[in-house]
Amino acid sequence: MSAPEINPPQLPSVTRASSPEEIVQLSDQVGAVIIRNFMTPEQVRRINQEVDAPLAALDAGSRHEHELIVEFHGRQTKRLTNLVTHSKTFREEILDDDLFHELGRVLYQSDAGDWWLTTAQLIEIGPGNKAQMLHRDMAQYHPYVAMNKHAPRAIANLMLALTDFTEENGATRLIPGSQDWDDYADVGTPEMTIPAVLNAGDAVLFGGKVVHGGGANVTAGEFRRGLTIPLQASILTPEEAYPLIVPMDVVRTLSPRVQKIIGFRSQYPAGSPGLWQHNYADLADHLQL
Ligand SMILES: O=C(O)CCC(=O)C(=O)O
Ligand SMILES: [Fe+2]
Repeated sequence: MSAPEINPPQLPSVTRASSPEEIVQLSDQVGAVIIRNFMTPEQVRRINQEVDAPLAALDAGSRHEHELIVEFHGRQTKRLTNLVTHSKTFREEILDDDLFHELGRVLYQSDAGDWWLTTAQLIEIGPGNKAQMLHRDMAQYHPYVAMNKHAPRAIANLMLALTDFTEENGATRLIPGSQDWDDYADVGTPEMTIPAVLNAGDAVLFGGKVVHGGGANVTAGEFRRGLTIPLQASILTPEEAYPLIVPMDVVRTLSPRVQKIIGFRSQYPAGSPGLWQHNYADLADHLQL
């Protein structure tokens, strides 16, 4: 007899007590792993409070010129970028979290050798928003798509829940195993996805090769708040140009490792004597950090 099917299938979950090696391995094998209680209730409360005002000032929907991206961003969805500037708790505690940095090390030490932050944005999916189109995050680094499952790691997403994520309010949906498909033009179907059901404070880590998308919010009045902080190889250009955005007086208050992942220090990918430098010396010298 075959093994009983787990219905509905669930993503594996770990706690902060697991080693970063174990967490990354599970994420790579299955496609995604839930890290329970990544943030404390107190951190969730403070971040929510710090983003309330900038979020209220933002309209739902996207102002992007391309219709496809407007659809991708979500018509009843708010995307608050530049969280590094907006939230002190986020930049001082989440971005400086030991496990977050350990995950970065384990994710990138064998390929690119060094990593930085793609973006730090809050994604609030509002009632009535339909499911986001299924996609692989690595697709924005186009040459990697042709290498499909054989591509080195370009990006991995850590999505943190600032509210509960339920199937009804738009929990991120993923297709476990899609990282191993041969044809990356194939993004599967919504029926193949399962939701990452999270409690506020939990996180889900999934690689850039995994097919996923934000879920539909079919509730009458619930807002799903997620905080996405993808980690990417620093040989690739991030989405947010932090050095042109984050004020220097904020940068000076940050730890060296946080300064580095937002581009205020130089990068040392495998095989390189240093990138993102000034006069062949670390940017930190030039900036007097
Ligand atoms: O909001 C979500 O759950 C997923 C968002 C996402 O995958 C993306 O914007 O790339
Ligand atoms: Fe995505």
